[in-house]
Amino acid sequence: MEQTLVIFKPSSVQRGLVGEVLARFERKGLVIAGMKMMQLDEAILREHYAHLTDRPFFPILVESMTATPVIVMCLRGVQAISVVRSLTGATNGRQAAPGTIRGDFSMSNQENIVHASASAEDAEVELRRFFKPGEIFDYDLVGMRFINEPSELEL
Ligand code: IDP
Ligand code: MG
Repeated sequence: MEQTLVIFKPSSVQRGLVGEVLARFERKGLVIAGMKMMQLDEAILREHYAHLTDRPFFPILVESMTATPVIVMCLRGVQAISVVRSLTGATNGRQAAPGTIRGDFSMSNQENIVHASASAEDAEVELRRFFKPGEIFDYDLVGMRFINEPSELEL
């Protein structure tokens, strides 16, 4: 099964949307494998958003992501990385499809509620960046049999 990183950005913490957004992930059938609050700083954001450090909006991105603590989460499930990305929607909330988290809760390119890992490679590196060994838990949900038919667990 895959594991992916989600960050509840300051926009979700400040707007009181953490519970509602987390409920979407839970109802989908994703397992919360790790979860904690953190204050991010420029150094970790320079690593996390290395592909964007040269962009003109990078200082705004740092300001926005350090404005208040965030909640980082590891979600686990069959093909969890692509499932979480599709629940999250397109980057710009004004263009994200209705029904997605950004499409339903965001009017912004920047204040777009959550981060979600984009690929298997990113997920692995990002989970190591934000979680220490022992902070991600391997356990089963009692109702797992009814989240995935057992043959799907090998996907
Ligand atoms: P993603 O979050 O959908 O994966 P990325 O292109 O990886 O999008 O960008 C990371 C974050 O940087 C976005 O979620 C958003 O907060 C911010 N960002 C990306 N492009 C822009 C932009 O053009 N203006 C302002 N902020 C941006
Ligand atoms: Mg990205």
